[in-house]
Amino acid sequence: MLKSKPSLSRRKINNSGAEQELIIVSNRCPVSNLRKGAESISIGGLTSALHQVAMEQDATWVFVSDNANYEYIKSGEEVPGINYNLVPVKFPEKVYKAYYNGYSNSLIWPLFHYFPDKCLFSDQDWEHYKTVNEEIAKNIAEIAKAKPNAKIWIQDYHLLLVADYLRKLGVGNKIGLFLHIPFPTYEIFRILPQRQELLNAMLCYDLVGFHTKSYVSNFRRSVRRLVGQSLAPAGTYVIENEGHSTHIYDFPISVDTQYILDLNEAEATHKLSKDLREKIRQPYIGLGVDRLDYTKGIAHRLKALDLFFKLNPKYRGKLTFIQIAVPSRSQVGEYDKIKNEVEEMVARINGQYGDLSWQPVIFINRSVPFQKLVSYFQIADFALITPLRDGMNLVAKEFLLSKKPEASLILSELAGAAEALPGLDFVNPYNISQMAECIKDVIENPGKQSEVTLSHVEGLKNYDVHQWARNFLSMLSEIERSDESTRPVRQTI
Ligand code: GDG
Repeated sequence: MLKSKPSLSRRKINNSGAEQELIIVSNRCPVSNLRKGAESISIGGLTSALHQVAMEQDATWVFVSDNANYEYIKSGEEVPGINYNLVPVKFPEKVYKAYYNGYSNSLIWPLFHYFPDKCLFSDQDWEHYKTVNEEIAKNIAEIAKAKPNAKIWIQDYHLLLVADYLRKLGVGNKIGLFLHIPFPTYEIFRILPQRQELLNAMLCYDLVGFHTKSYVSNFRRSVRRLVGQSLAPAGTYVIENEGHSTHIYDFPISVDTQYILDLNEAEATHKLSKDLREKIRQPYIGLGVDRLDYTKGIAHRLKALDLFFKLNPKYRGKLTFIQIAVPSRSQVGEYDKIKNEVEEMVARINGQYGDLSWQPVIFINRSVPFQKLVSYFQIADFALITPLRDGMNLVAKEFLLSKKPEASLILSELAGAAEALPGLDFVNPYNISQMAECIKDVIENPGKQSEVTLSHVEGLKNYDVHQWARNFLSMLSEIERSDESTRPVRQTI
């Protein structure tokens, strides 16, 4: 989705008037749908925030190429709507798979989301993860040679080792890392065979950002236990290790608030939601929106719905639950399993309670355009956002911005968003009967969250994803200038 047509003539200056050099590094290409002569590029939620930052600065974006777009970018063809450099780094398929499907998504992802039983431990995957991180670092080092003042901003768990390699290559630029997933407790983290290497590498960054204070404190504890007892006492935000300081802070990610509010107001969105509403005859609508991932708790949520219909026969034929689940990481075995499990559960609930005039669960197993997603948010009486663990969860914030006033958000207490959004209806996603009760409660008490919603919407207006990116980058800049022991001031929700 092209969020707004970027202006190529925008001047690349920061608030102080100085041109800023930036190197953004991520696993994914920020743009998709690149075709010769195509009029628009496709940019997703978080990427669009970083894309805007890149547009405003003298930026280069380095990423691990999954082959899509590679030839196009390498051909030197101008990418419409982009005024920064794109640098894809390509790997043999075997290496890419071991790095992406293997170490990143079959070990770090499940472990950091508290699923040790889903972890695949493979020395070969680790070797390839290192190879990719090292190669990415070499590419960055080449670029940084000509840009010694550029800030380098690494995104997420795929590239945790990059700063370590960059330091070994003699790169002296300021380097930041933002982790989009939870940082687990020490007892979980210590399960990782390469825990020491990963932690030491993370201490090569100048700034490491997490979504929540809990993740910061989990990280500190792992540093104390694995690197040095005295290094990171509770409450410290700067870890001094072998002559290098690493600043660690929470930067709760936010959403593109104005963009969502505009869509929420748009005539075309209202038309979509009117059409949708007319198609569903039942008085109540519940909604779930997730990537199809075992961490999102979709199967547990469906169990709660099953129990709800069992315990409350008067709602049979009255409530339709729509689950949108975007296909994800289909080459990883666990994702196939969860897909089958969810499909079976949907069929079972529909078979058990549904009839010719009513389907209790509508399962949409594909991505829908963002505007349509907002129209789903608008028609729902409640959303069940109940991940078993989640770094933050952006859908929760998006729903609050576009739901009708009387609708409610049932939110997992194990999502990072729970720390950022107090006052909602929180559930333990493993507690099926509590979730079933909560569904009944929000249906029977419409409007119970209207006051708290207003305050969250105000919060999201003051602190959107652009502010999040500015906060991170300005702190990275301040580290360059300020006394290492002072904590720079920043704005949060
Ligand atoms: C990771 C962390 C953290 C979903 N369905 C459709 C669609 N979406 C969009 C949502 C939202 C995004 O995808 C999903 O973001 P989440 O935050 O919910 O989850 P992850 O993908 O797991 O993201 C997470 C995040 O990084 C940011 O740091 O919050 O904890 O796991 O924006 O709206 N978008 C469209 N169609 C869909 O069908 N267009």
